Amino acid sequence: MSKIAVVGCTGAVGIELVKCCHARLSVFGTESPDLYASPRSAGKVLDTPYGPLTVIEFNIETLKSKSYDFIFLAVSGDFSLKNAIPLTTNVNGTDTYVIDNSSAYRYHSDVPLVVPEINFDSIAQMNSKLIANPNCTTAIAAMALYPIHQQFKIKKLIVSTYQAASGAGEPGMQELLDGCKAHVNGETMPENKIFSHPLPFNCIPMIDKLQDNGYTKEEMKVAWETRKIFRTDDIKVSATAVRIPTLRAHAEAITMETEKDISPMAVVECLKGKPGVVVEDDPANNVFPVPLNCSGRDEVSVGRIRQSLIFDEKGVDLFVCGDQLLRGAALNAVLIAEKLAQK
Ligand code: 11C
Repeated sequence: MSKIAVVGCTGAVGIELVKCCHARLSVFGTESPDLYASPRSAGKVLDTPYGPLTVIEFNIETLKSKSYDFIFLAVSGDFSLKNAIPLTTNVNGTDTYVIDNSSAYRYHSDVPLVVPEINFDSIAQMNSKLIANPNCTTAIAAMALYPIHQQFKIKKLIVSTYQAASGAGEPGMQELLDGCKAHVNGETMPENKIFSHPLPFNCIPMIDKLQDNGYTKEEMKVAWETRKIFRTDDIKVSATAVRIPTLRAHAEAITMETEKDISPMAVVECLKGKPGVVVEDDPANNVFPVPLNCSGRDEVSVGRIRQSLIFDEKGVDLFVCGDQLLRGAALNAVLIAEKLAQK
């Protein structure tokens, strides 16, 4: 039985966190998590798989008095910077695992950045109660790339992303839906407030803040986080991150150069049976990963696996797709807690 709190429970990730916990009653027990949010949402009753649950106003002292086993943070980076570390200790002297979905602590050398199928052991190695959950684009790609890296040693990655509106949370999804509905009804699309351009029928090659090197922070996250999760500085990564008008699954076209010889067949063999990954690769019959098929699904799908025309036998191209709110956020966080609970 685990005592769990979800902070930021009314957002798209918060809602999925509650669902993912409920899907693991045998691990965490049947007691419902406590749901926290800002004063604006406090008192609201959420319909959850546990039944109706009332949102509690976040107050750090309240949480520190409850000695939770796990606190999931689905909040802004600024909120995490202020609260994540204090939440790891309780008034009675016990510790709590805090799993933070923001980017606030991902690049701190003493905070593990974890995809549980890849580097769960870094939590014990770093002896940290605060655990950072990766960026969705990185986590989805990493599921497919890590087994390949272990066998063939990846040297270079060129990543082009096709990112869903859910990356901008519930307001992003709503802005996409409202724009599409207006267009279908022959009305003027509402003004875009979440995205820098209207998203319906468009694609926007700019996600997160522009960095001094001309790449966006989203693009740099793929480089920084892949290297930290794979525990290597030797992989060069160049990414282009693009928002497209899909709802909740991110897709990524990936070109890689490897140190060892690699082939599409060898990649299929390598990924066979790997937890959290499925190969869907029969392009002649239109079988390949697409965002609609990957939405609401735990596994990351990999397909369109081809021998590289640039790196020849030292490279492949592939297409990967995964649910942004699940592997890209809530599911990854809950799987970390599941493994900790099972220890
Ligand atoms: C997006 N990847 O699609 C972003 C959302 O670093 O956790 C997640 C941002 C992050 O807009």
